[in-house]
Amino acid sequence: MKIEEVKVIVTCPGRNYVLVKIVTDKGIYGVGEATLNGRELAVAKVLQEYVGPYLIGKDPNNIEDIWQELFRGTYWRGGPVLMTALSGVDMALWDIKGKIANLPVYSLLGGKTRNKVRAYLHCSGESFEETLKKCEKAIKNGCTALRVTTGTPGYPDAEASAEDMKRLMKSEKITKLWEPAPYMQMLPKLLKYLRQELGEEIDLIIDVHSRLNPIQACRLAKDIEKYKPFFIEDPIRPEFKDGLRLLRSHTTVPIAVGEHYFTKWNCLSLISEHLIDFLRIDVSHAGGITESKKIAAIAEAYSIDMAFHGPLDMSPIGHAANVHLDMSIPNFGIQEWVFHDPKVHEVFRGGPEYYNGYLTVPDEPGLGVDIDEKAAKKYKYKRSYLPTLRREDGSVWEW
Ligand code: GCO
Ligand code: MG
Repeated sequence: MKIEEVKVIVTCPGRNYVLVKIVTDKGIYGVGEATLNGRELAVAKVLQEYVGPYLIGKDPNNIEDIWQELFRGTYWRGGPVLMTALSGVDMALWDIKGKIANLPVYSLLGGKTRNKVRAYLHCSGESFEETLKKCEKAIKNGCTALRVTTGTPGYPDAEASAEDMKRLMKSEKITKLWEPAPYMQMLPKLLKYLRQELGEEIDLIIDVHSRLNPIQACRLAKDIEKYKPFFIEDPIRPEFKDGLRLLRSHTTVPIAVGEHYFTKWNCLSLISEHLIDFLRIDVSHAGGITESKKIAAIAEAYSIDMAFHGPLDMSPIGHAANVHLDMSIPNFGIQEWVFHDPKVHEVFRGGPEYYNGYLTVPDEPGLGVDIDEKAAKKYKYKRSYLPTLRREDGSVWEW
């Protein structure tokens, strides 16, 4: 079998997605996710100009060899653009292998270790009451783990709201004000309020989005420890891995990090020094299914569970890859899940299904998700930036 064509599909059904479709000479094809939020066309160009033409004529069965060649063959390796391109190709090759074997990808990865995958949902409101309402809705929908945030009083919610998203999708630049101190005061109050209203049983998750420095993260973790969060995510910037050691020494709040990391080498010290409890790599950035499976195995040796990144800027293809991995690894922790805009479901058929707090994937060969190319064409790419945060004094902060 030979790779005959590598198509790059860029579509925007509400959000921009970059998709890889690898077509073989036997008519079997596979699809992969190569979306890099905010820099989408950089990846599309790498795929169109370099990776795609290079793959023509290769045997799609040799996933590991293709991975090694694409990773090591660039000499200057790694980084978000090249790793996202490689991840998309890798996913598409697993999809092809599943179709050849007539088995779902989770089966190729070793088979089911569970029947369904526990999911958490986002609940973010401008006020405590609004956040509570969203939590109650998610709980009614069977969910038992919630990622909660609220705008800090006097400050806009740092998360991009639906209104912000509309502006961002028109290429507008959005700058919001943010300060660590009021955020650090607000968060323990939010958790106290939600614990009072929702009780002890629900798991609550906090995503700090790398906005604190190590000592601020320590103080926040100590302040929220009594509310027993399921984990605190990205408490500090990804560059400051050492800061996690300090955080560890001050708190028993479980720590989740990883959506900014690529490859096993990048994750190695997080794991081997046990700086975290949940590893949240993004399958479409870290190196695809091949690399994610290896990283999960390294984490397994340290009793660290996987909580793969599952944001809105990932299409159902990336989410499907997440769930296939979750279904097959022994050290699954929890899966982030989002409900896409209905337009997304015009472009993608299949993909993971949410029911009563859990996710499953269809028992179909491959990833079990496909692209309707005609529908994809309808939704043209729209340049869109990520929001910027600035402090009161005007300086740039982490969004
Ligand atoms: C998450 C993430 C996302 C990111 C987004 C950036 O935990 O889901 O933090 O919301 O902000 O993926 O592109
Ligand atoms: Mg996050």
